[in-house]
Amino acid sequence: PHIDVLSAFYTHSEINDYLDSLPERFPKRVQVKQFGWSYERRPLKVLTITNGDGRRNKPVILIDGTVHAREWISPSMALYIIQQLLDNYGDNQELLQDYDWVIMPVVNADGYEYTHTDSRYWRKSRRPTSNPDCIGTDINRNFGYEWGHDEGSSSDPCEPIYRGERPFDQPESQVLRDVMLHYKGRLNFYLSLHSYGNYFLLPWGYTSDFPDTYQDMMSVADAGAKAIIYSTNGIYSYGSTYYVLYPTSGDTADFAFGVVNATVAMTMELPAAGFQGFDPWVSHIERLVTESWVGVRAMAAEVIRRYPA
Ligand code: 0X9
Ligand code: ZN
Repeated sequence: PHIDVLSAFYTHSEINDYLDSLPERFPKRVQVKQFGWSYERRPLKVLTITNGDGRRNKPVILIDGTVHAREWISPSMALYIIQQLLDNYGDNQELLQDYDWVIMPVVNADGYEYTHTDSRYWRKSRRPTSNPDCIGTDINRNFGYEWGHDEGSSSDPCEPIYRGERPFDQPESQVLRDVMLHYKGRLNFYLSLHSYGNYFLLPWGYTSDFPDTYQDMMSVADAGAKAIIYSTNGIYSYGSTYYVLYPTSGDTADFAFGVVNATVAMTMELPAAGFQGFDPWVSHIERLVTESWVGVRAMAAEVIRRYPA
């Protein structure tokens, strides 16, 4: 199945069908792996993209989308990145020369499906909680590094930032954790796609302290922000999550940096389209993803330049 990323939003099963179709078209360059299932038993798939030269264990750029169900531009962005690396390979070869890309467009598959069928602004997973009136855990508060602080997450199942009963008690968090750990030791860039707000958010989320390599990560964010402002006048704010946005504990980027030792770990809050934050009009997809690709591309190039294989 062909997917025209720029002219529609797609469901989880459409996205999976598309991923499954790619190995036939790019037999030497892509691999689809299923790392597990969602709570409602949807298959959670990850795409690995290489340049097909057969070299193994290159450093990895890992990108995920749709940790939060309603942030629909994030799976679109993940698909757009896939198409840039595959269908527009000529322009992007150097990004795959010494690095492999691993892309998981939909982490929160159940929540994402629910935003298509029932409730457009659903954020969390769909697993019931101890409170029969409230469903779902925030996957971005459920990760096992500095999990459980009341600053930046909540123990109340009815809150949008509910962290779960225990770290990784959500199957979707377990799957993303396993994907990260699979690439431990060669994870040079972890990028989590969210929306909205035009932010590059760096560790830490859980504390006001800065990691030792904060300035190195800031240089990468700087490359992205400059590329975007030069190309489209888009303006990004960047810095530690704690200061630039708000405290978060148990999020994916802190885990990627603190436990998986990702060289650069970042949450990218993609742009809104005017007042359309979580649900941009279809007519705006093209502008949002092309602008964002300028930034992602520049940051990947900067990571590759700073941390050669
Ligand atoms: O609150 C969140 O989970 C993220 N914002 S959102 O509006 N997409 O819900 C921000 C998380 C940022 N965390 C780190 N970069 N550590
Ligand atoms: Zn989000």
